[in-house]
Amino acid sequence: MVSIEHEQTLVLIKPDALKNSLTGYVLSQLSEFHTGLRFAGTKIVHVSEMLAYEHYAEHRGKVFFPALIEYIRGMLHYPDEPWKHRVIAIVYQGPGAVQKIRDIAGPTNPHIAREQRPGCIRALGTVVPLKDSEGKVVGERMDNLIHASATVDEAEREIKLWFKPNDIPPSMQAYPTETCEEYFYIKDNKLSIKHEAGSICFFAPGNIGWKSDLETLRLLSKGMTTPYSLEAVVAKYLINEKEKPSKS
Ligand code: 3AN
Repeated sequence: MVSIEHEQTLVLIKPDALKNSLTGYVLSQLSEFHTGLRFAGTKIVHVSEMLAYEHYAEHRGKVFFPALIEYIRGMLHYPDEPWKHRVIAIVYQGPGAVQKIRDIAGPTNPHIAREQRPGCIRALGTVVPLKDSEGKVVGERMDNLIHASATVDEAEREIKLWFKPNDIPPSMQAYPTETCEEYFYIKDNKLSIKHEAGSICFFAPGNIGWKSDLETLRLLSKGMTTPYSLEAVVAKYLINEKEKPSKS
């Protein structure tokens, strides 16, 4: 459990905010001057399908899920410019970080945000109807500019999903880490402890990982069940990796 003084939260500046040049506005709203929070980590991420699915795992199966995945992956705001498919991921740290940023972000639905919290970041967002193949409205997509972790537990899950320990300065790492003593490889979404042609080594002896990730990998490599999926561990190691053709 992280002390409230060092609480952390994950913010994603999403493709609609980037497209509308709202990055500076968002960073200014969340600045240390306004929030008392500090940057602990930041990166530009080309969001893979794996990362998007894991981030929004709780929404799998819902009518808006496919649109949500396309939205966070930048496909809707930059349909013809795949090089612009990215988000800015930030870890903020400081007293009450989760609630402070949720308050400035505002309600999930931009229409409600405008009614209830004019001035919050999401009040600048929009809601897009989702239609089926016959044109019938079946749901809506909320383009709400930023993601902000909802609870301290969600923040831990999300920060560990998007960030490796050494993306964050050692003195600001909020969750237990461990030095890896073995090799772990991934190929075609399968975990292996031995190298084979086309596999990617994402852990080697001496690397520092989140303790919970290494515990998950050890269990998975023995064929045991775990509370976390392989994808939840691996996705961050594949961030901004060039897609490699798999050789058999
Ligand atoms: P928040 O982002 O406010 O924490 P979550 O975590 O419930 O809200 O949802 C994550 C994202 O999924 C939202 N930002 C929004 O884009 C989308 N979403 C959530 N609920 C709905 C809904 N009922 N209809 C359409 N999109 C939704």
